[in-house]
Amino acid sequence: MAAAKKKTAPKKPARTTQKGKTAIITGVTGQDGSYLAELLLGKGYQVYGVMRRVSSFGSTGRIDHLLDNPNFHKVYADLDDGPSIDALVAKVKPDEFYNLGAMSHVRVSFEVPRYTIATNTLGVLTALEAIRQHSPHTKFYQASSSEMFGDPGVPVPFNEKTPMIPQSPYGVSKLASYHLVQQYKNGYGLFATTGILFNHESPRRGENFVTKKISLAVARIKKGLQDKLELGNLDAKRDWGWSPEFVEAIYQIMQHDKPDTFVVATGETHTIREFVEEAFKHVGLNWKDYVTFHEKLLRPNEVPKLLGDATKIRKTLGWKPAKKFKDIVREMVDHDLQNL
Ligand code: NAP
Ligand code: F7E
Repeated sequence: MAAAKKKTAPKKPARTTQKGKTAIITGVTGQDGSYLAELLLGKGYQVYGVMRRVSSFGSTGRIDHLLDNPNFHKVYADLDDGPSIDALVAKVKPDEFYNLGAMSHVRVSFEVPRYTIATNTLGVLTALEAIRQHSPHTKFYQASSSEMFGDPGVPVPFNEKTPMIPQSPYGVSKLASYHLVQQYKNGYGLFATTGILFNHESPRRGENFVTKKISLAVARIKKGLQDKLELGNLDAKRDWGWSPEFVEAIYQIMQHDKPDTFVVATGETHTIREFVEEAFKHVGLNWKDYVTFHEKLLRPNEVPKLLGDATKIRKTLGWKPAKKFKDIVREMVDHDLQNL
């Protein structure tokens, strides 16, 4: 008699999903942090979004749609409160730590220089030390800025090798943290990486940055809710990109096979005046009828012209921007017209 067929245990179903990576994002309530959280959640990450306790309504406006996502974990911590960052890193031991939190307003940094250095420089040191002590496998990304350049005597375009001579407490704070990143990479072998991002905008841009101030004012003027728009220096030139695209660059920098530094920019520069003109033209108005000048909006020091050379990231990681200047202006104005 043929031997009874041996019963075999049913095959386990093949795993269809990999265990998600974990990431901490500081600055998750900000423009870039909110887009980055969406990007990482879309890739299956467990995201720990660092938030500060604030008394006002609306500080989570950019991430309210993520708060119920089971993979999004809201955590209270503060770059100015070392123990909270230290404890968070020790507990989560994340695969990746994106440090986007900062006092990010250049003009305000002249009014609160010490606070700016505390958050933007000592905060970075706190995060790097926490990783070194508790979780040395964690990859670290630092949000560096084109404001680390800025000396009018240095010719544009700026790349990774351009001398950095910042013109504001904000620029100084970012340059100091840039050097800390190099120190922790070279001295301790951490995967500490950074992107030198030129200005990047979106409908989620903070309302006291010039692009959002303009798009919001144009929408309000068009709807009869405002008469005038007060601005400062219209001659400054900026290399404006699109935040969701720049956040994709941040992610790619973190996935590179070694920690490195990359300029992220569009390679085009425009004056503030051109932005204003395009925004008003888009709704059929002449900017000269509405824009007034106020010297309170000038800075003690200005970076007159920013233009980036993103050749390295294009050649190494294949990243390049798609959104053009006029589309950025128009999308921001259209968004504000629809959402007032
Ligand atoms: P943002 O919209 O101003 O967001 C800044 C974020 O940092 C907010 O979530 C803010 O929290 C948080 N934050 C401030 N102080 C903090 C502290 N002490 N501890 C923890 N979090 C703190 O800035 P962004 O435009 O998204 O820029 C993201 C990062 O890139 C910043 O580091 C900025 O300096 C840098 N960067 C930006 C640009 C640009 O053009 N956007 C270019 C180059 C570099 P609250 O919501 O509670 O205020
Ligand atoms: O100013 C001029 C102002 O404040 C742009 C941050 O994300 O990018 C940003 O810094 C220009 C300056 O951005 C007003 O003088 C004229 O020349 O929008 P902003 P920013 O200073 O370039 C860098 C890369 C960062 O890293 C920063 O975090 O616009 N300007 N009139 C004005 N600026 C403002 N804010 N308000 C005015 O009324």
